[in-house]
Amino acid sequence: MSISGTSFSVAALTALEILDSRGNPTLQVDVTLGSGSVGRAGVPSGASTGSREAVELRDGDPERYGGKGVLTAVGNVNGELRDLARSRAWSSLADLDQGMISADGTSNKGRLGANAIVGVSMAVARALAGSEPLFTALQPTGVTPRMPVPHFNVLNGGAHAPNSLDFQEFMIAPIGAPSMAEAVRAGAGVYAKLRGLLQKAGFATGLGDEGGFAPDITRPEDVLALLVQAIEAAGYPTGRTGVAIALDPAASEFHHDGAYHVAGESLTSGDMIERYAAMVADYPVWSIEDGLAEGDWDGWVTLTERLGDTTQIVGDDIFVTNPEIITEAIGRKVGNSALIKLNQIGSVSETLEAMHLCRKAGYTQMVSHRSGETDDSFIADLTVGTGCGQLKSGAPARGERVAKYNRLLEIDATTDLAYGLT
Ligand code: 2PG
Ligand code: MG
Repeated sequence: MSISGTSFSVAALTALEILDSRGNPTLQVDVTLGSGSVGRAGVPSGASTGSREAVELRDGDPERYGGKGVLTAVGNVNGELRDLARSRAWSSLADLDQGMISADGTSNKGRLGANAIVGVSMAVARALAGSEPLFTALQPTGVTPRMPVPHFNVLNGGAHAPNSLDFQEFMIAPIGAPSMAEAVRAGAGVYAKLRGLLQKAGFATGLGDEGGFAPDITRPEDVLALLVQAIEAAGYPTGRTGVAIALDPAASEFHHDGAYHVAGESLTSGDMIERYAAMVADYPVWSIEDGLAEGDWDGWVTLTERLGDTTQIVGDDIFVTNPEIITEAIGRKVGNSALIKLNQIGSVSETLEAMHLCRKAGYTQMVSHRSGETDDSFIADLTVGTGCGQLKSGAPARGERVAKYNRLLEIDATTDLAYGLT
């Protein structure tokens, strides 16, 4: 059943404090609808967060998990949100989401916690899907579901790894693969070749938070050269007809004192844009996410003018999946694509609204995991159902990352949906 089609009631709602992939507490939420249908959700958590993200409520008690406990958010689900959810029938998931937002009463879900609210919203979406696949329940009217190009984050830096690399994510994207299954095989193949190349060059092959290697390489261009070697060694053409590269420098993290600090150099916004222009010219980079800091809107306009015709310019920390901010960005021609994270905005229906706005404006969308994850594969279904054509879920390694790719394989095996970018 669609999340927007039918009214429902909530019979039971509970949350539990569990661990995420970094060993930090997060919420698991379970719901039973009046119909008897059940749903469960695991709530993700970021490390490089945008300042305007919805608020992740943490206990702040230094005696428990260094202040990162989520018992307050769990208590909010088991108390106020449960009472609210059971208080009346709901006409759609959006109706319940709006009810939770009103009950919270803040503009950023800071009182009850976005981690509590998004957990309830995701669990209810699953329960509403019932025995149907989740992606069909999430499918907006008029949208054709699609198998997305997976973006495998094979080399980690920034806030996700203890190395000297300033850029956070180097992803490989098998855009030219003939099918979902072949795309996953390409990701695993390039990842394996990259491990060999790093070992041969004497680098450690320990992993960062998203399962990518975290070698002590400093210059981003050196990583790009290695990735090209790994793609070729795995037997694929580089670029959009084979395996392309996508970057998430997460530039807010290395922007301070009015400059971008990359590999020991101090760069202006203009310098940074020219650096990207050179990378796009020299390497098969097809997409750049958060190339500039979240506050550098003028720089973003220039970056989009300079590279937007040839390159996907994705806003993550700057847009935070927020329909209002995305509307402003579209008006000012900031970027041409949005990263989509459920917990940045804090409910399923607002996430779908953000994606709807992007579709209307011709902005592409890439659905994303967080660096702290659980084995919940919700985002795989969200990506397929919305037909947006792109998902990033880390390396083709580590259980919480491959849970999403494996779910894509499962959907692919049971449908005949088209694969690739929109
Ligand atoms: C990002 C994300 C996910 P985090 O910046 O895109 O890769 O990282 O969850 O730490 O914000
Ligand atoms: Mg990002």
